Amino acid sequence: MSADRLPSRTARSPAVEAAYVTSAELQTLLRAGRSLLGEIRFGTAPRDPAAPHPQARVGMAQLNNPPLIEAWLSRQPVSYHQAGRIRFARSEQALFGCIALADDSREGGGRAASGDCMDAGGRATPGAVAGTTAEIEPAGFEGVVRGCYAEILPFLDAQAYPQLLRMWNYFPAINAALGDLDRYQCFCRGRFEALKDYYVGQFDQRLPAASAVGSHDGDLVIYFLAAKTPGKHCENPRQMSAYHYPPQYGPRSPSFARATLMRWPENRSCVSGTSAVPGGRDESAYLYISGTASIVGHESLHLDDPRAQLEETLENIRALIERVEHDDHVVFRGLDSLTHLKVYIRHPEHLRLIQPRLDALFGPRVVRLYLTADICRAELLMEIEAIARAR
Ligand code: 3EB
Repeated sequence: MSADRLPSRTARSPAVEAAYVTSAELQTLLRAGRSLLGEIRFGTAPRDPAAPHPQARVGMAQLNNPPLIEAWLSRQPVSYHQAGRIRFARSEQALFGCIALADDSREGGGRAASGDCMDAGGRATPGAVAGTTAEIEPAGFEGVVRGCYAEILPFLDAQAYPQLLRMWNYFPAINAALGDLDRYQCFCRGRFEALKDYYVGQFDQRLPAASAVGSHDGDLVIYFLAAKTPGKHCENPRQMSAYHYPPQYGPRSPSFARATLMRWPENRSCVSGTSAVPGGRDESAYLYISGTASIVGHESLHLDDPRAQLEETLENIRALIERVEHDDHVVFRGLDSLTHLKVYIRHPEHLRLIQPRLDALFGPRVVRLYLTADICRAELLMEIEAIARAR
């Protein structure tokens, strides 16, 4: 039952691998010699405060069984560190880092730091979410996000892993109104300001793949994967680049690429029990696909129709992979190249529409993690992020 979720036992040993696995499967992988870069648990799974590695809990209930951990693994030795608020792990090839800020630290941060969220004409705000997070004033949240990014970017340069490949951003009440904006738009402005300040003159070219999704409770969690050598950031022919969205979606556009293509060098010599494939290649290419929703151009399509949103989302992912195959001469096999899917579903009752379709489309080799989450635009009912592996 579990074998399908475990990375395949081949001589091709990429430097970095994602695994969506049970706690027992993770122990098996670690006993087999993998190193843990970092670990994300979902829902109410407790965090182990004594663990040496980067870890976070994201307040999104998992909708399918068994409960899975998002683990990032290396076949090379890994060391654990902390710098400021960033907990991180380093291997020779990769750096995985995480910031998790509790509610109380959010309230403290940036009260007077960065203006407010009231000065730009945003779209109509969706229904506010009641609760403690709504009491945090706009400047506070925007300033905290800006502060996190302003800490991460110079940190990566200082560590000599300056190339961001993939970012994840999770926080509660993403659709809640804050003045004329909502929390997602405030998040976008804080992120934009920090990235613009740091990536002077190369903003568009350096934005990595990302997800920004609403949790139901818990911390602001930002985690990321970075490398010494750059990935190639990619755009989707069916979608306007998010960093060019018109202002109706917020005063500052979402700063991310649709996907990042990474060619990890393969590491054959230190794998015990396997040998190199004669004539095999010396790199393995992965496409880290950003959160993808039913957006064509810049517009949300199929309001109130979760099945149609799913189909549009799949078409977006298919077109993105095809574009990368064509432009970068990497052989994927369309949707068949997907290995991991994280499916965010706003209304848990839509699982019964979405899961059978994905079951029919994908065999057991594609690991699916379904999470209850709020999508950044109130009208979006689902979003999918994915990893594809080249042949
Ligand atoms: C979209 O295409 C949907 O703000 O980092 C997807 C992935 C989305 C990442 C982000 C937002 C982000 O605009 C939303």
